[in-house]
Amino acid sequence: KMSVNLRAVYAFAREMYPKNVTTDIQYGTAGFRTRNDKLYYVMYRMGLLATLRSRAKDGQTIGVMITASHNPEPDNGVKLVDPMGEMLDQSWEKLATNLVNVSDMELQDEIARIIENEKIDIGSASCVFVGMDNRYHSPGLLKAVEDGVLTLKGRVKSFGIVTTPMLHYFVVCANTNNAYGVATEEGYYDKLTTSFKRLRGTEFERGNYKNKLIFDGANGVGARKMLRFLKTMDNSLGIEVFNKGEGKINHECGADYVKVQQGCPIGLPEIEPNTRCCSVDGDADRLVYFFTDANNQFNLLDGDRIATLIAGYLMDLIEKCGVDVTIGLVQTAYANGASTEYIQNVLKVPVATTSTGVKHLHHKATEFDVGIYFEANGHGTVVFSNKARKSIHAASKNVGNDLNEEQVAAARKLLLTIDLINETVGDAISDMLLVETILHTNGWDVKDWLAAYTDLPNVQQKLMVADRNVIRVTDADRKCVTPDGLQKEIDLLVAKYPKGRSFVRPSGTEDVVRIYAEAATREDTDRLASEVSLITYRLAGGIGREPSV
Ligand code: G16
Repeated sequence: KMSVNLRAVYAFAREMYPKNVTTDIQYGTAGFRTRNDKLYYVMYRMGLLATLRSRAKDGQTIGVMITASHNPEPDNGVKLVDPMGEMLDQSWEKLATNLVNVSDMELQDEIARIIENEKIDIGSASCVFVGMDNRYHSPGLLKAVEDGVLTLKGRVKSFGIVTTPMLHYFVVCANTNNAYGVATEEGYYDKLTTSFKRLRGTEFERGNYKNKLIFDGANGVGARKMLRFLKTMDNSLGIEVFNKGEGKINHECGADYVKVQQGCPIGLPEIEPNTRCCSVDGDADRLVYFFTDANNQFNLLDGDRIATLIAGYLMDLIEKCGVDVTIGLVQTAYANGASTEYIQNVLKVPVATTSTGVKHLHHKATEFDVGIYFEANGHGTVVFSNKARKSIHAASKNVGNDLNEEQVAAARKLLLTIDLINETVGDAISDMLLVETILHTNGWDVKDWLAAYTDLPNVQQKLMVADRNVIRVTDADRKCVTPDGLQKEIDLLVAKYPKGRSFVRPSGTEDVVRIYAEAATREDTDRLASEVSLITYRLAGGIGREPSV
C-alpha cells in the first residue's frame, strides 16, 4: 500500500498554486467557470478532489475536463465526470465548492476531513482521465489538475485536446472494461462511424435529402475532431467544415451564438438557399441546425427540434419491432411552448421539465426505458434502460421465433442507432450523425423537418446585476422566490400577452441573469422581454444602464 503524506497538499498549494482570489466561487451548472487566470488553484484542488473521488469509488476512473464550453475565449472552467459518464454527483459538488473556497492554510485539513467523512482509503488505487479544449490557457490549467492528482500519489492519464463528450466516453469505456467501446480516440471514431455507415447503406441521398452539410466548428475542438472524423467516413457524409480555429472560440459563431442571436455565424461561404447547416459549441457538446431560405429568412432548428425528430424516429422503430418499453422526453423551461405542445398532443409522449443543466435532465431521463433529453440550446442525448436494451437485443435475434422479418429488421436498426448515440452525455458529433441518419431515412430536407410545428417567437436576454445570487428560483426555474415581489410583477406582465411566458434565473456559467420570453407575436415577445428585464433590473439590483422598454 502507498503511504500518502498530506503535508504535500499545502506545500504544493503555497509554492505552485496559491489561492489568488478572496471571493468564493460555486460549482455551477457545469462545474467552476470564470476567467482563466483565477482558476489555477481551482484546477489544482480539482485534481486532489478527483483522486479522492476515484478512491471513494473503489478506484474507478473519474474524468476532469478543462473547458469553458460556450463562454468567451478568456474564460475557462472544469467539469468533473463520474464513473458512468454522469456529471459529478451533487453531494460531491458541495465538497468541491467547500474545497475550492478554503484558504491555502486550511486546505490540508479540508482534505483530511473529506477522507474521514467519505471513509476513503487514501493508500488505495485511483485513476483520473484529463482532457482539455483548445483555449490557449488550457494546457497550463491541465498541468495544475495533474499536479493535484500527483500530490496525492494518484494515477493520471491525459488525453490532450478532446471534446467533452469524448472524455465522458473514455471514462465509461475504462469503467466497463471496454464493453462500452475502446477508450481511445480511434475507438470513439470507430464506434460512431461503423454504426453510421451501416445505417446509411450505399445510397447516400434519398428523397429530398441531399448529402451536403455545412459545419460551423465555433473555432473550437469540435472542428478539429470533425476533420479527423471525415477521414473515417468514406464520403458517406458530405461535410464542409468552417470556423476551424482561425478566429476566437465562440466569437460570433458556434451553437450558443446561433441559438441566442437567431442568426447565421460568421465565417461561412456563400451558400445556396435551404442548405443544411449546423453549429457546435466550444467543446462540442451542443448542436443546433439552421438554414437560410429562398426569401433570405433565417430558420433555426434547435435542441427542441432535434429532440422531436429523434422521438418520432425512435417511436416508429419501437412500434415496428413491437417491444414493450416506455418513452419519455425531458426539457427545461427554455423549451419552446410549441414544441412541448407538439410532443404532448401530436407525438403523445410524456414530457418532464427539470432545472437547467444536463445533469438534471440526464437524471430524469433515466426514469424512462427510452429517455430523450434535450435543452433548447442543443445539449442532449438519449438514454436506454437495461430492460430496453435487452428486449431490443432479443428482438433482433428473434428469440422465440415469433417475429416477422420487418420486426427483426427494425430491432437491428434500433441496435445500430443505440451504438451511434453517445449515451454518456450530450455529444454534438454523435447527435449530428443521428440527425443526419434520421433525415436520410425520412428522405427529408430542412424544410420538411421545420414543417412539424411552428415555433413561438422567443428571445433570450442577459442582464448584469450586482449579485446574481439575490435571485433564487424554484419549479424548474419557472418561478423566482426572491427578490420579494419580482415573480408577482412577472406574472402581471405575462398575463398581458397571448401565449406569453417568461422567466428569469441566474446563470450558472456566466456572471449574468438570463431572461427568457415567448409570446404569440414577435412584437409582443420583444416587449415582454424588455418589460421583464426592466422590472428585474429594478428589483434585483441591476447595474449599468437601465433597460429601455
Ligand atoms: C452548460 C450546461 C448546460 C446549460 C448551459 C447554460 O453548457 O452544461 O446544461 O444549459 O451551461 O447554463 P446557464 O444558463 O446556467 O449559464 P455548456 O455547453 O456551456 O457547458
